[in-house]
Amino acid sequence: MKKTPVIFDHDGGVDDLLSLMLLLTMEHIDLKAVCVTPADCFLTDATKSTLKILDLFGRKDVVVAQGNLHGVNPFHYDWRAQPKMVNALPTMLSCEDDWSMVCKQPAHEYMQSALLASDEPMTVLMTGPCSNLAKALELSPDCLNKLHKVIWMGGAIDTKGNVANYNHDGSAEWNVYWDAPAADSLLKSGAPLWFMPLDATNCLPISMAFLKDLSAYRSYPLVELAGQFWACTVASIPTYEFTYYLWDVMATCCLGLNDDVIDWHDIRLSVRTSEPSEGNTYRDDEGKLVKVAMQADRQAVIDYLVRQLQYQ
Ligand code: AGV
Ligand code: CA
Repeated sequence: MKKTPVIFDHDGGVDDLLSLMLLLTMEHIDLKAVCVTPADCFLTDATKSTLKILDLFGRKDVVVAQGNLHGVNPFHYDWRAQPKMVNALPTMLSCEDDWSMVCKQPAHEYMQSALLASDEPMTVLMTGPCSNLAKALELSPDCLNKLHKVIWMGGAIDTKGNVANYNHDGSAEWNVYWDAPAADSLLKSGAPLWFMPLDATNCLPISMAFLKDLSAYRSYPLVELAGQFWACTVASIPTYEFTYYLWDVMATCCLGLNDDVIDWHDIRLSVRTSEPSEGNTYRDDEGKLVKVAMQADRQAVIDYLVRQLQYQ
């Protein structure tokens, strides 16, 4: 079976780390590298979590690259501390973090050279801000020819955003808001973008009912571990917003789901880069034509996820 080559760029949130786990269960995916963006995390903790999850799957062949680009609007510090909790879980404590797997290049430079050197187009999955890919394309527009598909958890099109901050009208999703100029640049680059925005992810909140259903499969080690990861989010969400969603996990599921599970629309999109709507992704006749997930078959996503987590 020909595997799909993937570069995964995440930003260390609990669902980013779950996405890494999920990717590693997918037999048709050839995970080449993991880039860590210092957005919704502290870089060292999130890199440590990444190395430990790779160790859990016995994967020494995956390159890990740390990002050094910083967005405009920092994430809340209590959200950024989540990998600290994850790294304190027994399974994670028993895994090794082999720092020799971390390359010397910063993530955007690694991405740029890996894409240029690849003899086939690659899929880039992003579950944090898009700063690394945007910069790689700015430095080497030729990278565009090496992109098969760019799947990005980001944006809020016909629904409200999840940013609650001073000088903001609430219309943006955080991954776009962190570095809206990068999102603008990425859109304008003409990259083959497949957005997984809040419009689609809103159907999958992490509720206690969801966690309870999942617990029926806890004899599978990855189900137990995933449940522990999600439990780490319960107390850490401040009053701005109470619910954690299957945001990044849903974007990652796109790589394995049948085409009919997600309702993809062709939409012309642009990004606002100034307040009070900084990071707002909106329909614009002048914008770039991209694919946008507007809805999903909720149960089909959950079934797929639960099936993959039974991997051992
Ligand atoms: O906007 C969703 C993105 C996803 O990539 N992240 C979390 C996911 O990893 C930012 C975010 C929005 N609300 C949050 C977030 C919350 N309540 N806690 C932590 N992160
Ligand atoms: Ca994320």
